[in-house]
Amino acid sequence: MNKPVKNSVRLSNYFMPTYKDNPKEAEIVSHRYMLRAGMIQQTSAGIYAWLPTGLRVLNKIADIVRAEQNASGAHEVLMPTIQSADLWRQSGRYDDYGKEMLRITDRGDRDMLYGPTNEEMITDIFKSHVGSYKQLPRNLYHIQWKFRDEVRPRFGIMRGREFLMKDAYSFDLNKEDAQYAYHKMFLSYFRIFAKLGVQAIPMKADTGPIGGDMSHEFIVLADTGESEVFADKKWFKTDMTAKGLEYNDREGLSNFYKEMSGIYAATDEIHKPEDAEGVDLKTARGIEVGHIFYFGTKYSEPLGATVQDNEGNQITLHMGSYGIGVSRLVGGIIEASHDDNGIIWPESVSPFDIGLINLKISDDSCNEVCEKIFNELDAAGKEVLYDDRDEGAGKKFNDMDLIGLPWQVTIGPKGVKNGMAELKNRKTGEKSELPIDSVVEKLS
Ligand code: P5A
Repeated sequence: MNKPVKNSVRLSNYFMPTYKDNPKEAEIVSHRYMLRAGMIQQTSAGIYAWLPTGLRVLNKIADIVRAEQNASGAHEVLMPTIQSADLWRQSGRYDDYGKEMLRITDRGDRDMLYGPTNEEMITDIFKSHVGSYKQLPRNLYHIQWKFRDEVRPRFGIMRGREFLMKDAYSFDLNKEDAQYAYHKMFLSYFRIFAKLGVQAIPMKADTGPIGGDMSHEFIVLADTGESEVFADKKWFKTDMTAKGLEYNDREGLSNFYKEMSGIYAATDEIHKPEDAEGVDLKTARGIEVGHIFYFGTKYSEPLGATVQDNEGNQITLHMGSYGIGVSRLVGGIIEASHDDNGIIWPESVSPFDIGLINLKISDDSCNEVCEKIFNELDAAGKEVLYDDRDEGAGKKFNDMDLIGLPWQVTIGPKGVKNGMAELKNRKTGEKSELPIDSVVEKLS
């Protein structure tokens, strides 16, 4: 019997159906690789099941988003996917949303819907518990599935109908405080994307059906992006995480925001060549992975969300909302990081840390060495995918490159005889030989 492990899996009893050939329905590289690596499966147009490897990545992204939102002072809640139409009638968006909203009738003939976003619901929840300025500011977020009945769902989970979003909502007494809330999210987003191993550039944006007068889209550059973007090359030389800047430093955050807003970046909808005169401009394509809004009293007003200020006046809350496309990011990261052989995961979101390849499972000495390395790396807290399948070396190497783990360790009969293993770095392609005894130490 094999020893039980904590964070790792044996491929021989895992569920990761891989494919050599590109599926014809997939137009872009992330969609192709996600299907070929057995990460997702389409169940209806624009609706996907997440298979174990895909889910591991999705959960890692969600955890990074969660940790940094918590650090910024936001608090996690969980609202339902199904909402009543009533609040949407009050805000006026029930009709505005049109066919993108999936409308459902329950057995009592009540109008329900699968939420495309949660501004109305969170405003209603918040107002039922908060009546005084002393209970402000607050920022509440959740990570929950959304549904938008897109006319043309495409590119796999990049433009799905059902997708996972992190959506945060801020509540403040006035515009100045709300701007501070916006600045906090602005910094939090830079830090989130940096931790995810991608660079996302904020661009002034249209506010669409969410509304409001201040808004930024966060865009990851990738050749297959849906929109054309124009960005000052300074973006690629700037550290945007503002190391050392604390979320309670209101003035520091405001200055940081001003500094970043001063560096040119715009999507084609908004770009004007005359605004970018003298700028060393890079033209590229981009994927929108986040979108933040300040919309003042757009929802608090119709929904009657007010608090009393220190003089006893009823004040309508100032709000913003802040979205990140958690499931879209899985594809976005692949678009930004891959080669002809497959995905190249940034370490922070890789489904496993290390792939361990056993070249000959009929060889007792190979098995023994692999088992030992597997168990010790797992015990050291590493997540290992151990390829102990009865397959040829070619398939094992191809699959390992395809799923894109940062490190590959290969054990074969010849190496075992000489006490040597092969280590490969997926990103650089660099290979090195090292003593079998030092593999665990080197990788933990
Ligand atoms: C902000 C949070 C909102 O919905 N309300 C709550 C605001 N903004 S948004 O721009 O419409 O969406 C936020 C992010 O969700 C991702 N996204 C999608 N991902 C996959 N498939 C889709 N069809 C889809 N639509 C939106 C994007 O990353 C977007 O920035």
